[in-house]
Amino acid sequence: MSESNALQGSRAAVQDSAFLRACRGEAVPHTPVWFMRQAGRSLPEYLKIREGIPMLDSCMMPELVKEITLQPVRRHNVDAAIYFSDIMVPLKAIGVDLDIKPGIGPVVANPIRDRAGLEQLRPLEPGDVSYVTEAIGLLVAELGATPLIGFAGAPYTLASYLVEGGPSKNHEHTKALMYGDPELWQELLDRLADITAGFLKVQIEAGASAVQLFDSWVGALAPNDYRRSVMPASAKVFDEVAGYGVPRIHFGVGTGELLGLMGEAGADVVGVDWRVPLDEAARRVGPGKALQGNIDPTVLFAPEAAVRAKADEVLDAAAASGRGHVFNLGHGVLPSTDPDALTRLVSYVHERSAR
Ligand code: 1CP
Repeated sequence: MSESNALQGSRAAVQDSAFLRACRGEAVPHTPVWFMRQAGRSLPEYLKIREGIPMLDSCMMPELVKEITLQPVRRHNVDAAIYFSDIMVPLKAIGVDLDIKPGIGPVVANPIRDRAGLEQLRPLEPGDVSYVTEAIGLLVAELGATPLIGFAGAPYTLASYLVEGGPSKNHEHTKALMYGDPELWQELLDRLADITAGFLKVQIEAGASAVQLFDSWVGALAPNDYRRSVMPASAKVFDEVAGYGVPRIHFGVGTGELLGLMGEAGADVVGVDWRVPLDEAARRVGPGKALQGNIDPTVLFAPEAAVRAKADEVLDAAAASGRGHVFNLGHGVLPSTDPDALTRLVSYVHERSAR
């Protein structure tokens, strides 16, 4: 086979993969599994390869990104890879002064709290993140039939870091801006929606075959506030990438009361944390959408029998939901998780769900 035929062959195999079939709500040979934060974090080979390289620098090194993205695929036999990066990368790429500090997370030098602060946010051009295009090209060539998930931070979650200046428990400055200056807030979220959509487009055009929008902290909002002040920006992101036909996954934590609206914002797959069983989630999410989740990440610290019992519960609830199901945790892998517990869980879900 010529190289282009080989590439075309793997593209067809990717489209027929259990992961993409589940996202589209089609029949699957087994329930596909991947883990949020599967790359990085708990793997010793990750810690070794990252030694001495700051997080944001590592995201700009295509060969390194390729290797880190592939590590969990090789080790765990997961059904999809997630591109190794961070939600802050596109903001760094347009020149926002920020860093990702070990043990803390993203820290922003000049938090955005007034109109002048908005000037830090210009649109993202593909050339700003050419290392992403390069890394995804390398990855797609090596992944063969395994799909690659691209991702970005949703406008609310990005705004929470930009307005607070770093990780925050209560989001007090963010909410003060949202309630106190709706006009400035809308402009902030609108600019972030454009940057996020631009970042997802770069990833899809480079070869990502699904995308996940991480609105990790949106569960801090009541439904009315979400609908009025956040949903239009997230919907804009989904709308901007709808034309590519790749599944769009929408995920947040503590979003039991928001699941319907998060589906309505334009997702094809709604990610659910561990607080809502998937059959109940299906009732809350509109029809025709697949579900992703939702084992509690801390369950992996319990003995194997307990992990299996929880996996059974999730698989049974998913079967009862009648929707496409992508098995995942309800949030990211915790850094001190035993990697072997993850490998065992993948193989258990594959065996139990084989049809
Ligand atoms: O040096 C390090 O290893 C720092 C730890 C780390 C890693 C491995 C950070 C800092 N980011 C990442 C990579 C990362 N971030 C990925 C890689 C791909 C994968 O999932 O395997 C992804 C998808 C993210 C996305 C991300 N970053 C989110 C959304 C996902 C989620 O878990 O909710 C969020 C909220 C961030 C911000 C962030 N970056 C890093 C940290 C520690 C945090 C969270 C800080 C906080 O509590 O607010």
